[in-house]
Order: sequence, then structure tokens, then C-alpha cells
Amino acid sequence: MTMQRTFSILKPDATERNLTGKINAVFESNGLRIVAQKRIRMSRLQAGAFYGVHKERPFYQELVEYMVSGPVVVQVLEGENAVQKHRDIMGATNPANAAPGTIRKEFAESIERNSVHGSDSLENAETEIRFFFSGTEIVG
Ligand code: IDP
Ligand code: MG
Repeated sequence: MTMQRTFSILKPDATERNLTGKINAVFESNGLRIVAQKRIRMSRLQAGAFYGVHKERPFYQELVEYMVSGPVVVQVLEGENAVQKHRDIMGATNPANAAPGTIRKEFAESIERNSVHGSDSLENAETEIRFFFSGTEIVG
């Protein structure tokens, strides 16, 4: 187990329903520290580039439109084994398949409007953090 940082997004369905505090409480009670956080409105260019890995998937364009449809909260979370821990706390992509007690089971509205994003590897976490934050914005 090592200290890691991962990248997280509270998606438009979460900000719209005023769930940012409830979701952050789940992170904090599971040992993840919010070491950077800002509420932003993503541009289409940003959202398209961020989800570029999904460019060929049928839901890509709709996903980009959804991510720019309202404010999001981008975050850096720090903790032991943070990347996998955050993924475990979020639960499966489709809330219908998410385990009880996970954020997506509790809060997600659909496979698309699933409340949170989390990096899927340490390497992607570093890339995604750099995409949204400068070093001085992260305070551990
Ligand atoms: P993840 O967020 O669990 O890592 P990914 O497969 O990386 O899931 O997909 C990125 C995001 O794209 C999902 O969180 C969800 O918002 C959206 N998404 C994934 N699969 C579908 C789908 O089949 N239909 C619509 N949106 C989807
Ligand atoms: Mg993913």
C-alpha cells in the first residue's frame, strides 16, 4: 500500500441535485483527502479531449454534451491506494450493476448520469490531474 493521488469529477447530475457535500463525505469517511477542488464549467473542447479515449464509442458525443450541460467539481484525492480505493467506492459504471453502499448505487441516475468519474490507473490519474490542475493548486 502506498500513498497515491487520483483524479475525481463530481458530474453535472451530482451538482444539479446538490449532492457534492454528500459525495465528498463518502470520500472523506473512507480515508480519501480532498487536496484540490474547483467547480468549473467544462468546454466542449476540454470534455472531448478528456474523454478522447472513448472517441469511437457510440455514446461519446452524448457523453461530451452531458459533461458540458452543467457545472462539475474537479478534484484531486489523496490516500492509501487512492486510485483503486476511489474506484471501489464509486462502484460499477452502470448503477444497476453497482454494489450496495457505493456512490453510484446510492446516487447515480443512469449509466451515463452516474455522478462521479475516477481515474482507472495511476498513470491516467497523473495525466488527468495535470489536465485540470497546476502544481500550486494542489495542497496536501
Ligand atoms: P467509468 O466512468 O466507470 O470508468 P467508462 O467506461 O470509462 O466508465 O465510461 C466513461 C463514462 O462514459 C461513464 O462514466 C459514463 O458516464 C459514460 N458511459 C459509459 N458507458 C456508457 C453507455 O453505454 N451509455 C452512455 N454513457 C456511457
Ligand atoms: Mg473510465
